[in-house]
Amino acid sequence: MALARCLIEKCRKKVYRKDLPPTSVIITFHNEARSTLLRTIVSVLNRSPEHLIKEIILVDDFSDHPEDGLELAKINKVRVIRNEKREGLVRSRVRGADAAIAEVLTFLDSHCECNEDWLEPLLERVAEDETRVVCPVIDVISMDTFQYIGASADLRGGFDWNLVFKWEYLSLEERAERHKDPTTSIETPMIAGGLFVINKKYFEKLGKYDMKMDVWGGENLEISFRVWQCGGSLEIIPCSRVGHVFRKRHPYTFPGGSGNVFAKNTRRAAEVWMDDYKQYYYAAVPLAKNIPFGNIDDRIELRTRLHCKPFKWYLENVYPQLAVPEMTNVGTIQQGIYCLDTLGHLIDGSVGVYQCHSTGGNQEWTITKKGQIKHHDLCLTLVSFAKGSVVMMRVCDDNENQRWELREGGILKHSKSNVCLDTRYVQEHGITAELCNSGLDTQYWRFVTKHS
Ligand code: UD2
Ligand code: MN
Repeated sequence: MALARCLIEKCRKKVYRKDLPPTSVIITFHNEARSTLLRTIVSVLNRSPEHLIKEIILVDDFSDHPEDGLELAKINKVRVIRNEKREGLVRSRVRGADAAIAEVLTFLDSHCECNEDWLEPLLERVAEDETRVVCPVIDVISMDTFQYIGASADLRGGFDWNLVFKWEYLSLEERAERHKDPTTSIETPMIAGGLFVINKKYFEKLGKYDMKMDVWGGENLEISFRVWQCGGSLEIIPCSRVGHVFRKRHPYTFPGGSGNVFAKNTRRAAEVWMDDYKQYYYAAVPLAKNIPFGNIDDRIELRTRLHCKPFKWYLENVYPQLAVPEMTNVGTIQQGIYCLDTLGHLIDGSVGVYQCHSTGGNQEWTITKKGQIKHHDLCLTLVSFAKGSVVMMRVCDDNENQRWELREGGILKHSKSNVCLDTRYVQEHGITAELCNSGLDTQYWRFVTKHS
């Protein structure tokens, strides 16, 4: 709390350049409540220096009541453009951007409240360097009471491999560092999507948005990858605050179904920008693989034309906090209709086979680069006895008795000795390791990965 107050005081003391460029504010909406729409517009006009607001462009995305927009067009500086059919927020925003006359674009959702001094800190960062794309701290307007509630300024935007946006706390070290000057900008791997300022020419040069994305979702992921990978940066500016009504569900229809549209848009972003790393998305959200995503040639061409960096660069330099799953393969190890199965046994237990059920669980195995055959933190371990070789699940370590090789002919051979995983004694002892013989059915395995 002390820090929050200190931040407010420091922000109040800031002096911004006199020659800031004016902006066109672009607000798209579909069936927004009149009250929240009005609140957004009024706060823009009341809380910004007059000369910095060139215009407010409202893009009515084919709302049921065209009068809502028309009423608002009576307000000074407000222009309304109405779509002939529902276009979704991406194509609507681009329509607004194309119509804008100012040098800088400011995008807002249709249910916001701009706070005092929200605009100058944003415009200054972009005026200094047009490759910066900047966002305010997004405060919360209560969905139930419409009260304005301050949010933490110690957050950045990120995602997991499911590619869903999430807020993330800055690390302790980063927060300690920020105590020196809490007003400095925060680089963010991903933007929430709705509230940002960008130079208009830069927006155009970077390829605006992917016009084949529908309704809602995924466009924030796409523009975030694109800005970073193509030479720009994304920042959150702690001295700029805008409230937003976060809602639990979409208050509008979702032609195509929300899950499908979200997966389609996200796939388009992943396919264009993520290189081979997209496999981790598909591993996290297997159903996405079945959703058609249309043609992406023009976006690939854009990426080539702008000489954008590989996703590996983005991960290493922009989002090192996102752990890359070990370069491994996850799947089932099959012998005919049977699958290698823990049978629910735990540490020091044997493993067996059970009819494949393709729901993962006890039949899910990872073969790591090192050659471990792994289930959670347990690895198939060769335990030698005088009479023969027993195989048990033990906690994975770096020992050689946990290394196996999937060889041609389908045998799973222990890397240092000539024994192979075998089912001949499975009834009595579970899987054992026997002298390798690639002609034997009891030693013939197929590794079926999730990606195959
Ligand atoms: C967040 C973003 C939102 C957008 C979205 C991902 C914030 C605060 N909000 O979700 O801007 O990036 O993630 O796509 O960062 N709209 C249309 N046509 C449509 C659907 C929506 O014009 O077909 C408008 C809608 O009225 C609103 C804006 O697009 O003004 C964003 O939609 P939202 O508020 O439902 O998205 P939100 O805040 O859940
Ligand atoms: Mn919103």
